[in-house]
Amino acid sequence: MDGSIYTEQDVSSLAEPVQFMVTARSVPDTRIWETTVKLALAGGTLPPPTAQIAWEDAQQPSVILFPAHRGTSSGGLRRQRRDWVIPPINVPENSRGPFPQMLVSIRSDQDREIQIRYSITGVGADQPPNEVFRIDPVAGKMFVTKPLDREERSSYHLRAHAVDMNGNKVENPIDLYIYVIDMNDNRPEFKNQVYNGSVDEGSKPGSYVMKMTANDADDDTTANGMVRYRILSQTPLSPIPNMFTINSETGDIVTVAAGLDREKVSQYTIIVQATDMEGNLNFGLSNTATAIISVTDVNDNPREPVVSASSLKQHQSRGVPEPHAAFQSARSRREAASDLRPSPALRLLAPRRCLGCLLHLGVP
Ligand SMILES: [Ca+2]
Ligand SMILES: [Ca+2]
Ligand SMILES: [Ca+2]
Ligand SMILES: [Ca+2]
Repeated sequence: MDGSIYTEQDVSSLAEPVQFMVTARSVPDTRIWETTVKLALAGGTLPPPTAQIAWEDAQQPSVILFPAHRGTSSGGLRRQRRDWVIPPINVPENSRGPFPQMLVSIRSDQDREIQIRYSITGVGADQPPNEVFRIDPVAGKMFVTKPLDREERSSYHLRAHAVDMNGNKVENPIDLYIYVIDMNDNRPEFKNQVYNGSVDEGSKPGSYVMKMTANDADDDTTANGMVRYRILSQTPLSPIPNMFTINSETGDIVTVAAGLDREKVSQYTIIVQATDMEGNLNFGLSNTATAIISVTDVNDNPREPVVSASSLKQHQSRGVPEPHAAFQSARSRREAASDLRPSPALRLLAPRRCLGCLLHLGVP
């Protein structure tokens, strides 16, 4: 009912494109639209962009008629047919011409009795950008005069008029909708060439690290604008070559393995590739960007300071709110430990973390 086409059997062994005709009949009258569809396997040996396949053999409505008139033959009220549907005119972007390129003929069936002059109005005709579309006033043939860019303007709404030789209206104007068919002429673009992220050492597999996304200016309701992500490389490759993974659709980077150790590798460099055509590497367009992932320090190399739970209690009863004194004197005894010296901001947090360990372990 909605015009979707499905395969009935497995097409994975389809060696050559198949071609068939699709016919649409309108219910209230007998008008017919026909178009030829050519289907080829994506990723086959010669994979041109799908939109192009559809276009090359597609037949436009060749003639658009002004609605027929109903009414009394004695010249009474003319009424437009209520269910008159003007088929949209589809024009692929980046056409190579030659220009002017004919799109469709506009016709009034009164042209058998009187001479008619046709014209079009609207943005793209008599309003800027002027003369993208033109009509031959006598023959009613409508042309596009130059290549269109869907990313600049994806549709045009024109009105077609028919007047007699004295300029009197012979038809009510009709609306013409011109849709610019998307071609995959834009690569996914990362906003930055380098992105910075960080992750705590010792993080569990599945820990969120950062997000990298690229924008594709093409139609994101088609494969042309559907971007997928993958990691091309990781440096260094230790402790294993795939420490991270990227969600192919969202661009979220997460850890996949345990073993992040700042004392061994403090920074990873990852190259991420974004590919349109839903990530099809055969005919998608790609771009890359770099992620620099800093492994942040966690105090995982403490030389256990000799502080017992009872001595902590003593500190607290003396009115010391946190065990700073006990911790810091212990800390100065272990300058040689390989963890980073805490920054002033970290100093406030570190005793708490350590306090937790001490109480748990019950040292000594
Ligand atoms: Ca374009
Ligand atoms: Ca495009
Ligand atoms: Ca694209
Ligand atoms: Ca550490």
